[in-house]
Amino acid sequence: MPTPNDLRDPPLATRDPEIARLIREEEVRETVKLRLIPSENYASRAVLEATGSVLTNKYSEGYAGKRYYEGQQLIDQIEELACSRLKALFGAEHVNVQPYSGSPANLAVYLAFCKPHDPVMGLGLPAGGHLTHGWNVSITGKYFNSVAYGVSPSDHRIDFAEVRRLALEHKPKILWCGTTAYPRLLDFAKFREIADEVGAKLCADISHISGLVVGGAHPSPIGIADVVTSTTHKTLRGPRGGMIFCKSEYAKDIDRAVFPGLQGGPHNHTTAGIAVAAKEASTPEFKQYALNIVANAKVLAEGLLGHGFSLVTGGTDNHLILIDLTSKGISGKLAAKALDRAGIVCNYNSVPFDPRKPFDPSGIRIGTPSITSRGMGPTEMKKLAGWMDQVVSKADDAALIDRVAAEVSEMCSGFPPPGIPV
Ligand code: DSN
Repeated sequence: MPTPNDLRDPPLATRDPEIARLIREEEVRETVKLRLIPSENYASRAVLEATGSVLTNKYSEGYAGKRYYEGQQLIDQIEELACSRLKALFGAEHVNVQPYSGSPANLAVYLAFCKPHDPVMGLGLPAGGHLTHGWNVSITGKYFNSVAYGVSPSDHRIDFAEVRRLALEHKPKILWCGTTAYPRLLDFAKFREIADEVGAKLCADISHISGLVVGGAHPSPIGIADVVTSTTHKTLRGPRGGMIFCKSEYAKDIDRAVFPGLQGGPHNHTTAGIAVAAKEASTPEFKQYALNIVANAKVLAEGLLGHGFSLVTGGTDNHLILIDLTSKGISGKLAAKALDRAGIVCNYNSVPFDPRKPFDPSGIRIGTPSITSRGMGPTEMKKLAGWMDQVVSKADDAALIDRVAAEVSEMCSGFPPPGIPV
């Protein structure tokens, strides 16, 4: 029998069956499909519990020990735990965990170091950068004089000669190094040399690779870059959020830029989830997880090459593979839609020097963080490469796509994802 409290405050399934059903269906979708979008992952049950807690009820403008609202006895402890765990995990002098996500974290960096119309530099979006590294449709490309560097036409790797030439010419206040669609390691030391030559602040955005960095599967920019930003929900497997690491000398500037410069109250439920994710990422299992992400990506890349796919830069060093489908005679959008019907979820993506438009580009972008979180390994990567080849080669063949979807679902049933009730 329901208690009176249940009647006043019913569970979601009773209060709002429509939303409850849609969440349940999303749980099923995330279970029966292979999720290859490289910026997505599965948060653990513990992270989801912290994120879905009463901490969402509390306002706490300010920082631990200096807030503008009372009642912070527990919130201060949670934020301090998140910060101390992250500083230990990344080896950083200072961290701010209040940015709502990656874009606000990056905006706070501009606010800390730039005035409107100052010159800034970042990797262009079509070459694998992020909107907030100064791309023209973003506020960061409109409010600052942004210059984009690119990748080399010959090998599609970052063109450091061009970075240096443009930096000497434009003297940026901020030099961004960070990517969203780049399958190779970032050489932070080379960026540092160029930043020093022109007096720029070097800002590394490691949103995609922060889990690889703490796991030792990618070099760390901490101690090299002045500021390091990241989301918390990609390879790091936390809730959706953002964070900014910096040297102590910039701590005040960064903190003031986040609050009161850019945001009001932090999302304390997210802060708690980030603290839990930081604890999880400090384990030996997580280190192994990070190494497995890269190992899986390399096996998948080899499998795809074996099936005649053309990979940007010829392969991968990280969690991500960018496929140029021109040689397969299908656009990225059509391929991504056919793959989705087959239970293989990715996003269409421009490739460097893409002659097609961004909404119907030549490539697709895939990655291994989510499927590695499920415990999949080399055997599954090889099967996946084969299925992808079948689907993009016959994207109109409904029977083939249904068969692949059934095989994908069957394989997925052996690898239940974290955080989702069976
Ligand atoms: N949306 C993220 C990605 O998919 O890479 C970047 O913000």
